[in-house]
Amino acid sequence: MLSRASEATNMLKEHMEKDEVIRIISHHDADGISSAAVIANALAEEGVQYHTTIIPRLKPDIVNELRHEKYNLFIFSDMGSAFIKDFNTYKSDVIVADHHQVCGSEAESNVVHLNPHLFGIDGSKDLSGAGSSYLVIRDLNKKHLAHFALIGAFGDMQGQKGFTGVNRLILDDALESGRLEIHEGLKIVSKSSEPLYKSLSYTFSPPLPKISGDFEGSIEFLERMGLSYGIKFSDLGEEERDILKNELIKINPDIFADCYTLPKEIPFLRDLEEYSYILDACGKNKKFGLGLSIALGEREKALETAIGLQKKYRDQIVKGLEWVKREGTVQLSNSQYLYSDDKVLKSVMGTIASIGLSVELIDNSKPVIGLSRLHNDIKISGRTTRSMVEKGVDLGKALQDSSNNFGGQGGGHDIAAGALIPYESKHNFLHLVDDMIGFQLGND
Ligand SMILES: [Mn+2]
Repeated sequence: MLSRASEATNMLKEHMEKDEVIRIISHHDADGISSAAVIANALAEEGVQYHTTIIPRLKPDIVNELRHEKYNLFIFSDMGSAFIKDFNTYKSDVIVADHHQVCGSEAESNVVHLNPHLFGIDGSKDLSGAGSSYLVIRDLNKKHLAHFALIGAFGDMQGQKGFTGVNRLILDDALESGRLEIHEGLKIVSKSSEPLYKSLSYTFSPPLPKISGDFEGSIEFLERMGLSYGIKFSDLGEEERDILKNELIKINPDIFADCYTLPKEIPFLRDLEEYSYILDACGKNKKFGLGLSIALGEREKALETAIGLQKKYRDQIVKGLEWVKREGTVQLSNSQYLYSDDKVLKSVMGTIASIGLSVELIDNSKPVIGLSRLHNDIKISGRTTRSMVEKGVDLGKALQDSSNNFGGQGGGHDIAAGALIPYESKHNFLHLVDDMIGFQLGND
């Protein structure tokens, strides 16, 4: 994989030397924004111009529009592996730095395809899109940008239990560069900006059942310990912090673990996981440029806006989880789904499907499919657990095959995947996915 990365670096260098403007296309989540940021930061440092676009998903019409743009090098990051066949017919050079599941097409000489799945490495846990992108610029002496690859990994739920695979090598780069430090601590969010009950309720990773996404549960928990819930964590005394730590460990031992911090960064962005949450909030609110500008170094106003979006987004997630708690999922034989026409719920459906599973609001013995209507289409987010994957579930494959069957498209990872299908096929689609999951589990 590293030698494929060198091919990509060499291709990039050729275009850098010709003083060209590099075209970057990336995905709109925290990983995609980190992917664009790691490349854009590297190019900016070298005085190379670039033009970046962040999009929710790569679709055939976008791929065909881009082909007519007058750039000599396109970089697709955290996306692109599904379109190698199309890139082969581009007149320009193309670098694809992705980590989603691949389909069979071989790359022609104008395309460098960098993806862990091509090398037997699991892209759902051992390398993110930002990691793949980092490998493209790593040999330009850019180890001081390695932390962006880890922010992307956190965004894609990798590294929460320690980094493995290629992520581990990237972690070593980040430590070696001196930018990153690791220390043990309580992994609760917004320790110095939110009241304690909110810090706990907004902590989704690691999950705290009956506290994560549950303000009342959080307040009850704190009152039981005799701690005042309105105080900030940073204002707690030593003794109170110890009480809290011990009680939280009883709920989830992962709550006291390695924290990855950028000591020179401002407090809001000091913790890599919290950094990824802020980028995620920008992406989910369709403020892709804002997220990217923060990752490119903008602070003050940009960050203030992003933190406002994050507050709103977190409250939407809490509202979504309350809805799941009240309504539950709709059960099929091998899967379960969530559907709502409510505007707020629609926007966080994928997120509440994942968090709902991890905080045990949703039964984790069946994959969960979140559906939200987008005009005449339905956006699908499928989530399951590592243990279901070990039993044979592959949501990327199930969503890809079943959406193709209805003229839609989909794919992703075995553990988390997405699709877009025509609205009218909703019912048949759900049953086809359910059958496919049954087949994967050998239940047919
Ligand atoms: Mn990704």
